[in-house]
Amino acid sequence: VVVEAVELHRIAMPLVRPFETSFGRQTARDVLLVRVITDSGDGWGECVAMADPVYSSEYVAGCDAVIRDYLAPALLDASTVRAADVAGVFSFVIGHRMAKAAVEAAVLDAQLRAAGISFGEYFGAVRPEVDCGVSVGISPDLDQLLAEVSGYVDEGYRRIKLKIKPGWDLAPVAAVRDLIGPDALLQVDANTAYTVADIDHLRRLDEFGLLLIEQPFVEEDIAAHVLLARAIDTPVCLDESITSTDVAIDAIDRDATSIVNIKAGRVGGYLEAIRIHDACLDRDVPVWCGGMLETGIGRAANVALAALPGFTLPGDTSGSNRYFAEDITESFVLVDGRLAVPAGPGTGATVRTELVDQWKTRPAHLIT
Ligand code: OSB
Ligand code: MG
Repeated sequence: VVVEAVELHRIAMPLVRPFETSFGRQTARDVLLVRVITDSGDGWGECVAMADPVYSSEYVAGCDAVIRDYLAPALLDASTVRAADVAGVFSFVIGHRMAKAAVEAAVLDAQLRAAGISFGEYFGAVRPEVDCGVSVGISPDLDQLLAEVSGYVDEGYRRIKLKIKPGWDLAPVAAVRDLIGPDALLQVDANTAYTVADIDHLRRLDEFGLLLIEQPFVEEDIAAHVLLARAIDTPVCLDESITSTDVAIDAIDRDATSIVNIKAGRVGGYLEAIRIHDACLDRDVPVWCGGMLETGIGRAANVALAALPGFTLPGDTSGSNRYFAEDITESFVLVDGRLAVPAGPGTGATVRTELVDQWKTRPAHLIT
């Protein structure tokens, strides 16, 4: 396609309940959306960066700036691009993977809409729907946690993930295990809140039969995760650390991770996410699709990704109502603990532009 303009929208969407992790508490999703206007139609992409640089170094205002000042001009300079060319066009910019991923997704959406092909078909989806899990934030107390988890179990979620941090780990895990029973899938995510000094403490999680422990230590410290993996029976799964296919292969080779959380935004785009999936499949390493509180735009693409064969564990692909009272696309609704892979061209999701306009926190930027 030939990109004629790039439009950047920044909107705020209230969350149905605050979402607390070891890195902070959010009450609204501050989202950056990218619309590419091309000679063969429009495409939309969602940037997964958070409002503040507390999950990764990227954040919404930084992504906004790097797209406006570097990525969009580079794309407009390229005469004609396919999504597969976008990473090359952007390679002069170091890092900024979430910003790059959002623009690549928008180009892919435009390209596939024009061709009448869905993300699922293009990615190589092997199933019409995907198993869904839910990521449960840190609660003010155990009673509120159990009430929230019960609600999700009633809605049909096939796996529960608890956010943990020092001081909020063994007790909530024990209480939830007791509530959901020994066979229900349960895992935890520390978002880098621990250090190697906590290895003996983390070993106590082994008695709860967890599917995995996600990212206990800082992003750069692969060696610490190797030490933990040797010390505990619970499988270690990396999230923040996995920034590319090469990093994923290295972490697997070093036995730092035996399961991988794949997030397209964190690795620079859906095409790189597919390469990580392929590398993991080759090595018999199970993967699952992570989430970043996406709107329907990113969710549609995530669900398509999660339909690839190596995604054998339920992902953080929850229904729209777990996050928002109203989504900016049609809602994703769980049926029997699953979400359907959208079948329409591109992401298959239709952006409700009147809501994008209504929820904007600043005027749209148009880059031509
Ligand atoms: O670590 O997986 C994470 C949300 C924001 C940033 C990081 C993470 C998360 C989640 C929520 O766990 C997943 C979701 O439901 O989208
Ligand atoms: Mg995580």
